[in-house]
Amino acid sequence: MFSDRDEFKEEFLKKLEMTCGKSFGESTERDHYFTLGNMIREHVSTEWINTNERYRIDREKQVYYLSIEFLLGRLLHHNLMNLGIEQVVKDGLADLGIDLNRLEEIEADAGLGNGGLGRLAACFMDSLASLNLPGHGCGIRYKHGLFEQKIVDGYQVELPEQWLRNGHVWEVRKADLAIEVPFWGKVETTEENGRLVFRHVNAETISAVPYDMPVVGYKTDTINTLRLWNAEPSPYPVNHDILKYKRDTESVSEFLYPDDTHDEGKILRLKQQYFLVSASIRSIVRSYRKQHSSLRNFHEYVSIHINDTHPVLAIPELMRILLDEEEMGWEEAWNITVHTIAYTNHTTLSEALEKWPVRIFQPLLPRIYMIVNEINERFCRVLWERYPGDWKRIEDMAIIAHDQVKMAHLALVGSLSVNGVAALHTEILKNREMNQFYEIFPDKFNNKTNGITHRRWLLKANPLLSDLINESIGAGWIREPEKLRELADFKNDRVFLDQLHQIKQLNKEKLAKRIQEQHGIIADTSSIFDIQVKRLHAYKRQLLNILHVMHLYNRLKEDSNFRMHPRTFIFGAKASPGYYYAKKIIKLINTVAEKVNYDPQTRDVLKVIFLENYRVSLAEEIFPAADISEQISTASKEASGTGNMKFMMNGALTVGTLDGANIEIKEKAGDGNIFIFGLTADEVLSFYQNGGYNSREYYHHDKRIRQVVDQLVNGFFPDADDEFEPIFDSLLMENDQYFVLRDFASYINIQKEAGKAYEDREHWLKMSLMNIAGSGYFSSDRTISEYAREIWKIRPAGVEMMN
Ligand code: DL6
Repeated sequence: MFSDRDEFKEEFLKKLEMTCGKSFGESTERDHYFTLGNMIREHVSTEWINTNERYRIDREKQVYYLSIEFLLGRLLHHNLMNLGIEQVVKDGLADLGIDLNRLEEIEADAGLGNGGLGRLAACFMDSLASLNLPGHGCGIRYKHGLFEQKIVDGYQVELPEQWLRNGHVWEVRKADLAIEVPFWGKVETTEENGRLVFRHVNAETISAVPYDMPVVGYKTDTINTLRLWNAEPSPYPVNHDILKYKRDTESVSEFLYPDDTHDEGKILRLKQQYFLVSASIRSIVRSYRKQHSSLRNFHEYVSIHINDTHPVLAIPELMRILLDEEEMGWEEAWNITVHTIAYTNHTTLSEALEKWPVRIFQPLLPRIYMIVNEINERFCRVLWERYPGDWKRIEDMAIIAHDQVKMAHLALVGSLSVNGVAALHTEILKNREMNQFYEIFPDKFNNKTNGITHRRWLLKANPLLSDLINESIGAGWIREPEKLRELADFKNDRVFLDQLHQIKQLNKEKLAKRIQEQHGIIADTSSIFDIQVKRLHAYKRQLLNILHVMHLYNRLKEDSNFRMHPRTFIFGAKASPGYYYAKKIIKLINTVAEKVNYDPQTRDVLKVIFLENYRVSLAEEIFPAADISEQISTASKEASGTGNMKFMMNGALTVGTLDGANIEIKEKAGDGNIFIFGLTADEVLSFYQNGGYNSREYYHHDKRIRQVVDQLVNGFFPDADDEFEPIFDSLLMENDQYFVLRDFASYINIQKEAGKAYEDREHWLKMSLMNIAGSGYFSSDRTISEYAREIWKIRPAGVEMMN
């Protein structure tokens, strides 16, 4: 690449003239950004081609990670860092009077995901390449990523996101590799040479055009591929209303998550899923065929991972290819399919478990439906033999029942491996939610606790802390994150702890500056930065957090002797556009903020800030600045969480329930270095089994609870009218299904304890250090190594690593 800054500058200036057609003097920052991006992408092209060539020649087993979401964020800095040229580029640009940080700000976040599931997929891409593993992503190139959130008068307003408005420098369109994906039409069945032949006729086809992005591993030659499919009109349309056809076609890759409360939205969502799956599997098969004469050993060379059930049609699609195109018999095709596909479950929430009405599925995907039906019938026969006469069980486990196709059941039956994303979650799947399947397929189930790429979430997001770590234990942790453990040796080193403190302060100042610029609020950096950032969902209990803030406000107003360490409560959350209740919580947070931030009696000790438009690039500024990480979901509900890991890695202390990966965070940080409260998962689940608990009892018996709950509706917020009645009702009339009031007292106590602990600075810093030291386990390098070894059976390719 560029050996020094002069070489870089020369090339940059040449490239600038060629791409922008402007002299340096005329060029803008945007021109600089695009010039740099294009230059980097072109530079990696050779290694990208070499990586693919190496995979082809070595015939190494490949894994393809199919995901309906990839929440990538920005790529410029990350790529420069992974290529090891960050400093040369920074210096070279500085010579030209250009600030690299400003160029980075120009890049739009690629926000092609809702939250944890999509960000996990992005972290996995980084780890696969950095570990030299032959693994690639397949997704959809949505024109609009997750909506842009504005807060107007305390309410969430959604605007279409426009990441492609100025083009995307990292992608390469490969129109010659487009694949035609068929929908609708019908299947004609004939008998030819003694075998049944199925032909999908009169289909409406959509062209899936691949846009490839290089996935650059950390200081290695490996460059994998993330292939995102764009939906375009087919060159062979059968529909005569061309304009309507064009509109319908393009809508398939227009929005990340179409509103699927109506049939039209459901059809679009199912279309997206098959579009992703069919294009991906057929392109995988196409490249496989270049090296192998038949698909008989496909599963020995290819592993296909489905990220949740959204891509589960990979199972019938692969079956279709093997049956209809390869002319295999059912048994052989099934054996190959099951040995190729692996499935990760990311939730036990019943509303998130996908089911499609047969009336939609069958006409849209007629051949795929026939295959799913056959899989179901064969599976039910197996069940019948095993549980003769147990109709109820068979009905519960069937893939198609009550005119619905249950996608999770299809995934459980048609894949080699089924994993949960944290130890507790996997146990809940095995012993409760999927227990009937666990009984017949015990060997399929396994746990793969989630991880995050420490290169983005520590090395890049927190350069000050990374430098301190490098100076203390060397840079080995970047490749072997478990080495962060060695930091524990510094826990009695006053100088080190002091540096840790100063770094946190600087990071808090940076965030405070942004808060002041964007929200006009001054955040006191000597206050505790207590942060909850994640999707807004009732089970994540942002409500518990804000009710606690109201409680503190009440204490401050009523008791002049009440003392607390000043706190800044920071929230960031997007609510799904149709999720009425979640939007009410956003309004409540902003209403509380209005009240406490401007009350002269409280504003110096209590601040509430709702950060607009939470996204990856903003998250990178938030995690390093946190003192307290709020991980307060109702136990048993959060499958894993990954924000909890990002906070921990940046030295924040968790206030949390024993839910998801919090349990493992507690193990790794040490029991004394985390603040745990609330019901356990077993307690929650047994309450559910026995019809819940009586929230009114808690309301009546605890006046702190009564006060905050009443304040939702009694005029405490003068302009609110009946705004918060739905929240009041959920707590008292609908019996508080997420146990907010049940855990309230315990939450108040642990928060008090955390506040007190913060005042012993040295001890707090030790606890913070033990969190950083224990966080190496949560690197996605560890997670991906486990997937590679235990599920995919893939090996790192032997390549040169740079220093
Ligand atoms: O596994 C990634 C992430 C977990 O960390 C979260 O706990 C979990 O809520 C999330 N699940 C989803 C489920 N969506 N669907 N379907 O996003 O996955």
